[in-house]
Amino acid sequence: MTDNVTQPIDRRILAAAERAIAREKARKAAEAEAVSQAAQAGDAPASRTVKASRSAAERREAGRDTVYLRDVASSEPRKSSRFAPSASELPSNPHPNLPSDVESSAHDAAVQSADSLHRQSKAETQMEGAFEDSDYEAVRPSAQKEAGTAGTAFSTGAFLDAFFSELDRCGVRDYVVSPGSRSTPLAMKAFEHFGDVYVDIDERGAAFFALGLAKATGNPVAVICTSGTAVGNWMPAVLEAESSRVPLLLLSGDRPARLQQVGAPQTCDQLNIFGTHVKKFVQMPLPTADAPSLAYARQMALDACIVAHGALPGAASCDAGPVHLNFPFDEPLKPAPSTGDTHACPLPPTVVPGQGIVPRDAMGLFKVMKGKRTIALCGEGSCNSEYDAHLLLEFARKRNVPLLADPLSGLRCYDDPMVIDNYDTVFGEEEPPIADVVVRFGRWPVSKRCCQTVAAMAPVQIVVDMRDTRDLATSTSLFVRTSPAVFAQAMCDVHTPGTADPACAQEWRARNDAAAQRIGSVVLRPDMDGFEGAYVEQLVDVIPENSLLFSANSMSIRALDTFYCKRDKTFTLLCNRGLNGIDGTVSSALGAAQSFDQTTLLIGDLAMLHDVNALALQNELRMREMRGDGPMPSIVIVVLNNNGGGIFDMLPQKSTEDYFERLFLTPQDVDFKHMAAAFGVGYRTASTVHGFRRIYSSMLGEPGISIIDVPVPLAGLSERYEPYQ
Ligand SMILES: Cc1ncc(C[n+]2csc(CCOP(=O)(O)OP(=O)(O)O)c2C)c(N)n1
Ligand SMILES: [Mg+2]
Repeated sequence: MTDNVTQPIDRRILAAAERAIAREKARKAAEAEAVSQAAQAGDAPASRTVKASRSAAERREAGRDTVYLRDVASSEPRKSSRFAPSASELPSNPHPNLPSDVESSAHDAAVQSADSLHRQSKAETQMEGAFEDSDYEAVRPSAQKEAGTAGTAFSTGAFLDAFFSELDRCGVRDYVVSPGSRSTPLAMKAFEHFGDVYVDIDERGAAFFALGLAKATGNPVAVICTSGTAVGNWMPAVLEAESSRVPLLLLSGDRPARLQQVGAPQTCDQLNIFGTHVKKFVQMPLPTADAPSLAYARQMALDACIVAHGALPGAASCDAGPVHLNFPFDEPLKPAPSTGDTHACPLPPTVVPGQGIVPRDAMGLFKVMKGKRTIALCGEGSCNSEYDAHLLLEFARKRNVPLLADPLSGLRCYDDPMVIDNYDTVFGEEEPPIADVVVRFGRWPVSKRCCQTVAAMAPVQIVVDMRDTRDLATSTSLFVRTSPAVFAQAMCDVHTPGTADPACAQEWRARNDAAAQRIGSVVLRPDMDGFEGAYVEQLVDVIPENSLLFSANSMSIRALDTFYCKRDKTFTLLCNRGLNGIDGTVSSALGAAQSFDQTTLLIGDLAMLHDVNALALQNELRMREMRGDGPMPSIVIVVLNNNGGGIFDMLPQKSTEDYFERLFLTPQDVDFKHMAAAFGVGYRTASTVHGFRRIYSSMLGEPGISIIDVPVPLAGLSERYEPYQ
């Protein structure tokens, strides 16, 4: 790793670390002040008088700065409690009647004899069978309950205090909780430590919501749910997070080992349930409160964050992914509140660096493209920041390499001649420009035609990626394991004059400009009110600067690929492109929306129906605002409603035969107006492009969710796209 390559990133880390240390010092000073005031006033102990010292907004702000650089000054966790006990509830000795190595009566019984183990296990199984995942605790014999509660509740509480305070130090600020009983300790501790958790009753949607949150912030986000099918419902979002490299922490509740495989309710084998789709799985032990166990809980939280993040904070797409931690819990499930002392064990500084390029290798790479017809394919993940984008643009200008910019590359926010936004259209021309060398950044572009044409040209391919080649045709000539920004800077810094063949860049620029003229004229067509392309062109024109545009898969992202032309206008465009799913889109968009004042979701009717219960999150957002957990963002959902799967009109399955509508188009004839009313969200229809522009503009800034229903014909989609391709 060379200094010149990593220096700006290091500066960012250090600046963030310095801010974190300063904040922590200020917090400690405030805490000390509160303690001395409380002592003077003869008040209760400090751990209970000092309330959560930061507001939700402050916590979010703090999260942005967090780095995996351990700050010794912050080795004590925040003391905050939503359900703090009274002084009498907190004995100084947590196990007054038990030797220190004994945790609960249930465990006592378990080690006494095989016979008693069998009896107890059977009794518990029967009880749990009778009361499912609900109010089991209330029906336990009171003597047993009394004996077991103090020890286990204390152990569970202390163990999770260590775990969650470590997550806090690692910068995990967002928690998405789905209700359930076995996950009670996790949910209550997340709430106690962080307060402003999100609650989503649908685990499938909750995981997608978390995915959206993590996509927007680049920080790991935790999801919490109970055992059984609840965990299974995380799978689609886990797959997407794996493919899109999004840092998710999956924290599931489970029953202890003795209740596995014996018919206990809501119990299945959750070990490695996500198989190879998570970067790491940890089966956590039953909580105990001895020092080594607390250190272990901390270490697992730290390791989970490092593995899930896989890269520097804010660089989510480099090497991030989902991590699953399965927590078995014994009764009683309600954990003891934090005493404020979580036995923080100092751990060494941890920095996860990106990989650089040594100057000799950079020189060799540059020689491959020098004087050659070279282009760069820039897919999703090419830029994680404006800083990255500027490095790529500098590389393009300095070395004469046109950047073929996918809508998700982040490069279409720059009206720069080297940004080639209409490459899909150009590749559709009779003789597209050839390339000798192709540099590939990020995911393959949305444009299938681009991928096919590049493959047919059989160029030298330089693949730049932090993890793998993503090469489906063994055509990678050189694999450079680094981020696009580091690569771009290395190519700029090579001490050799010269560029790639300038004729190639010139040809791409000219052809791109000609295509832009054609595409820009879409709104002037007489039949534009029936063409989704015209609505999308207008949407991009009027969308507010610095807002979020979340796109669904299918025709929504394709329409953006064609009709979102580059301009000097900064807004974020996200899409769950990992597996092209039409599921979980509304949830993901709502999750990502939490980081923006204004969000627009562009979505097809079937994708909307797939995740319709996410509209219930309108109430959750309202509730959060009322609790002071954060203002309600404005979210406008634009439904391109062609009453079916319009994309199939573009595919070889297309037919006039009966099977086509029955198996592929699948019109559902749903009235979105009634659907919106059922969830209490705003609704308008726009059947002309001018009307759409007006209605959309009027909905901007409206708190909560509003829907614009845009009816467009299902048939003839490919014919409508024809003039632009
Ligand atoms: C979870 C999931 N199920 C099925 C598919 C296959 N699929 C791809 S696009 C599509 C139709 C989408 O229709 P709509 O959301 O209305 O978008 P349109 O093509 O009409 O723009 C289907 C079923 C998928 N990608 N993901
Ligand atoms: Mg549709």
